[in-house]
Amino acid sequence: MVVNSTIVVEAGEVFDGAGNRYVANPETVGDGSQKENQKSVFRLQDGATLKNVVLGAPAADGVHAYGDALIENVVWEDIGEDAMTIKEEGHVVIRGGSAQHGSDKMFQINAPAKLDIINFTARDAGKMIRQVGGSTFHTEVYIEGSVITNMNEAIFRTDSQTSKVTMVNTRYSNVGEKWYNVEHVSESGNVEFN
Ligand code: DGU
Ligand code: CA
Ligand code: CA
Repeated sequence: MVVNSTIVVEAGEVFDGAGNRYVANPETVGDGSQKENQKSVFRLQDGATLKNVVLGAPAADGVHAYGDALIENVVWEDIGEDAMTIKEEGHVVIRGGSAQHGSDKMFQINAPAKLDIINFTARDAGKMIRQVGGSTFHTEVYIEGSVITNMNEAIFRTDSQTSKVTMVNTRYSNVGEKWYNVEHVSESGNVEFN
């Protein structure tokens, strides 16, 4: 279905897309290019859950999270400007699902946050996770049981000396520098493949 204005999932509510594909109206939400200031297809208020959604092209500015969020079994078929942005402090969990074909960023962290990515498939982007350039707030990234392939630059890039990443039981291939300027890295059970 075509989304003409951002779908807001209210605090504590669950939006179950039942496997349907949602695409942005390029005129009113965004064309999915690298232009900034596009709107999101979904806006998740604090404590919202988004599940069983396919984001088709154009995906505009994807999903915006304002606080805690659970994003379960969500598939980005063709990442727009980026796939998901943490806009306000919170704990965001992405479980299952996949994202691909990003020109630059997949997940963007614009506020102090915990971001957990579990059983996810991430392929073909500039970087999988970016803490907003020049920011020094503390962020914790946790990646588990995922498959990550073809990142031009990195899995996680930050400019913050205190931010950290933990990655476990994940397979990865061709991910650039892997950790770009990340000072605190903890890994176990990961496998690099060709
Ligand atoms: O280049 O603020 O990519 O939230 C600076 C910009 C950039 C953001 C970010 C986003 O960091 O636009 O989409
Ligand atoms: Ca951007
Ligand atoms: Ca963006």
